[in-house]
Amino acid sequence: MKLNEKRIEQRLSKLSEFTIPGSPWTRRAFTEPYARARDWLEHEMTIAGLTTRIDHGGNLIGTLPGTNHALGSLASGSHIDTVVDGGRYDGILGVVAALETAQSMKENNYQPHHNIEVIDFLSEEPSDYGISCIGSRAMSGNLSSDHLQYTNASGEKLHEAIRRAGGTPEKIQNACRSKNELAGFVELHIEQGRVLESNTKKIGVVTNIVGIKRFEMIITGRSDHSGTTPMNLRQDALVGASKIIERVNTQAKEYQTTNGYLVATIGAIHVRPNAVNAVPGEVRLTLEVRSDKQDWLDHFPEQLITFATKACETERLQIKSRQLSYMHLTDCADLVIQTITRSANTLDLSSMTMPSGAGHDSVFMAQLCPTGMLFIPCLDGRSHCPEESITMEDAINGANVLAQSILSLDQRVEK
Ligand code: HGY
Ligand code: MN
Ligand code: MN
Repeated sequence: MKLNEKRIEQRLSKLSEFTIPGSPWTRRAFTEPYARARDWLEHEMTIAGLTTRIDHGGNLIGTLPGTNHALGSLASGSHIDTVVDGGRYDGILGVVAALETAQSMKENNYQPHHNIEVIDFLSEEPSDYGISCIGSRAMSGNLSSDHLQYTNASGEKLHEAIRRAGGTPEKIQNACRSKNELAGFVELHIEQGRVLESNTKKIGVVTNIVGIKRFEMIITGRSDHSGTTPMNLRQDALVGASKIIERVNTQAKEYQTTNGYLVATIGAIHVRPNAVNAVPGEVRLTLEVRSDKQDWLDHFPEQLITFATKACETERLQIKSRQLSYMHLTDCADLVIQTITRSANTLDLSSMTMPSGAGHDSVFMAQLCPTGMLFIPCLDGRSHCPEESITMEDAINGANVLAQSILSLDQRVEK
């Protein structure tokens, strides 16, 4: 099936324009640039001939009807929100390619057996409310009433934000798709790493997606005047935090072995009062642990929090830790893995199987139906930064393999 390559390129370029000026590329969920981007995307879905809706969880869904609704939908998509100062392709490639697949089916008079759903998931990136994958959690029954009470820095609750995005939080329990509604989900994404580039492969066929645990750690000492407080009388929260940050790095390196993957990051830190002439009284850290081994994912945080508690005692500090979120270790479906591999072979594109170190909405979709992902290379592996870059040739390759995979899954019913 011939895709409109120019249209893919134009839509990628147009979507990336929705950003906070002067901070490219920043399109945080629930913000004004995000809302404008969604309005534009919904319009593009409409002119592509899809019927559009926003579900209870705030996901934007475009549907191309199939001949046999009883088969359930084949869905594809990703997200259009970004991290702060993020890249141009993380997420939007999967949404644009899914839309192109559905639109090209229509334009080539291909009548699918399954309904084809193009999904822009609400807020895949860790949101200002403390959790990621808000829309796909809702769609898979993983967004709890507690989650809806999470607040952002200005005190808005998540359920209010979901309503602003067009969802109906009071019906969130109905957002969960039943098992027979979906026949399969396939997500195209940029790799966000260097494996494909270093192996000179064109397509990554994802076998599994790491588990991710995120924690907030609040270290409390005593704010004091930096000029009049002798060193031995201080309760400096940042000194305790620095010991913890160093330990995260050291401990994670101890896990680097050939038979497992673990990474741990302190990605965000907030110091109070954060003044040049005050001893820090409070530090908030976020700890993120990712691994493809469940026991490591469980054990690493326990080990680190034990160390942190002792380190804070030594510095006469208090520490409170709480788990913010958890994304399960996820295996992709063999059916989808084989379909993507066959599609790449059919299109004469080199491919390799690989795990995903990044989290994705596919983690939650895998709880609903046979799910798989495919990657294209990122230049120098850069992502979550303005340097994120891909070639249009790779983008088109990915879109073609995605389209071919969805066609193959749709035609399985004929066999
Ligand atoms: O953080 C992640 O792994 C994804 O890029 N949101
Ligand atoms: Mn991302
Ligand atoms: Mn992403």
